Amino acid sequence: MKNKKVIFMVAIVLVTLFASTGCQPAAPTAAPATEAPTAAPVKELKGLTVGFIQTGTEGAWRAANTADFKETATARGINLKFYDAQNKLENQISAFSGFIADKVDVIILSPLETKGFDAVLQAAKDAKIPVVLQDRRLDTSEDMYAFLIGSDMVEEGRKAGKEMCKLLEGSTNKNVVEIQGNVGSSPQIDRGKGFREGIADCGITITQSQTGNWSTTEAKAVMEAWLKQSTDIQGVFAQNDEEGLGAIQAIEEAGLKPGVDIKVISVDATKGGFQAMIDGKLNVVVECNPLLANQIFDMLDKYLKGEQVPKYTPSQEGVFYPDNAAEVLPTRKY
Ligand code: GZL
Repeated sequence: MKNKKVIFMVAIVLVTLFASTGCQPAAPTAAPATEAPTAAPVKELKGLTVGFIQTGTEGAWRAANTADFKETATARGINLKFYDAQNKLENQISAFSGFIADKVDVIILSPLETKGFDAVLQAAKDAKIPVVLQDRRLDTSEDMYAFLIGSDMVEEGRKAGKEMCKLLEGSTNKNVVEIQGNVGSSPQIDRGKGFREGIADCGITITQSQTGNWSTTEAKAVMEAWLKQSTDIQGVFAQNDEEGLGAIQAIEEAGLKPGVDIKVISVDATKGGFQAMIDGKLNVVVECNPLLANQIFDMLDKYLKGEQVPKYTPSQEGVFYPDNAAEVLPTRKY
């Protein structure tokens, strides 16, 4: 009897104690109603599935860009589903639809051309799959993609134009030919625009302009045809190193000295470009940085956590010359 009384008194004390402190004994089966519902876990990069749509394998720059994304994705635990479009726009479009159907977490694209992606961008938006642009831009509204990191290619063209002005200063004739990248791509459009801005005040005339599709072989054929028409050419602006090397081959086979009789400027700053400068055949290389993966994944991490990120971040890059090319070449990663 006495024990029952004691237990009753203890129970009274406990109930009074809990009631006064507002501290309800946690119901063993569920969290107390007062706690806020936990937010859905943010997608950490580790284990993230990224659909990566590459242009193709057109040259050293692209190879370095691809390797950088594959190696960095592995190092950061990202499941990178890599697609090589073999430089065909229709392949990029179908890969885009495929990744949406696969319900990847994110799509990263280097667009072959600035137009043609509206339908798949809308489909990705409807499916709530963020799209990230790397390297090249698209002609589309900013709400159709998360962010872009890549070179300011108009500025790359301006740099090349200003360097060509310096190279041809004092030359009687200032006829320059331009070998462009794949037509409709942002590097082709923007480097061409910037080059024309860069030469605007120095008396240079662009006498020929044609695509070499980023290819040494195609660029060589284009330059050969031009040289057959006229050797009154003082400069070549090649929109990438591979095209510059093709022009150099054509100039040599025409019995002229590239870098001397005809000045040559190209863009990318790959090892091939540096070697051509060391050989005295290429006069200037404007750098275009392909090593974008960590920068892209860092920004993607912030974006997925709901942080504000800039819509466009230009790559940091410089201009290189023959005088220290031999010293710099060993330090180049691509
Ligand atoms: C530039 C990149 C271009 C390179 C070419 O950012 O898109 O594509 O300059 C490559 O070498 O083919």
